[in-house]
Amino acid sequence: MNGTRGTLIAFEGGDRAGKSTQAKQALQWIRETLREPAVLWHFPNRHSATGRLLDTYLSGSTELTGQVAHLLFAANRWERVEELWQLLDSGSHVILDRYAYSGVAFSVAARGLDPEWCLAADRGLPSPDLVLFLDLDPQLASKRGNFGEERYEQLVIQQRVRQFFLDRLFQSENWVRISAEQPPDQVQLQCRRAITEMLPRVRSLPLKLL
Ligand code: DGP
Ligand code: NA
Ligand code: NA
Repeated sequence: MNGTRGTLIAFEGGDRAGKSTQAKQALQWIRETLREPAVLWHFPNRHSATGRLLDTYLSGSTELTGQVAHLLFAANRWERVEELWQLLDSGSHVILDRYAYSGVAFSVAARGLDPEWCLAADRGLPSPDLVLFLDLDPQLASKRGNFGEERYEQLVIQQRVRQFFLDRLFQSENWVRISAEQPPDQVQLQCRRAITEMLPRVRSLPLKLL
């Protein structure tokens, strides 16, 4: 432990953009090459009580109103916030495979909810130091394995999600857009470059809040 805080790195994007694969490789790289502690979390966490309910919602076996689903996704993040702060304070990097940005993008795109109402449910969570937005044309994503299995994996929804990411979220300076159409090794290289650039810049600054 070197006395500095860990950083919060979020992977975002539509379904089948390769987030989980890239996040795992980034985790391994931080641990083995940078030799710093790091963990990887996936949201929604399907193993908690809220997550088990969300899992049945996503698979289509449970119906929820848009608002209830949205608040459950947010609760699924809030229930881990103390552990998240502890990890960051202890000097561990935390990589997130989806976060509150998916929360607002999907609830707006798929359920027609009001963006401001959606954002309010996540306000106060730690704000990522870096958001790696893996951008993939939904037409291409839909040709990747298993697309269409879950509730939101429909072309029109994914197109609206992508538009929301591009128009509404991809604005702040801590967002980096990486084309997920490239070969996976190339995507990983760009993720590492963005992390390398971010680390010395943010570590002496306190984390912001969403
Ligand atoms: P994943 O486990 O990453 O495949 O995500 C499952 C699906 O749930 C995916 O279509 C994106 C969507 N999703 C993830 N987080 C949220 C959220 O906070 N709110 C809503 N409405 N959808 C989400
Ligand atoms: Na999915
Ligand atoms: Na995923």
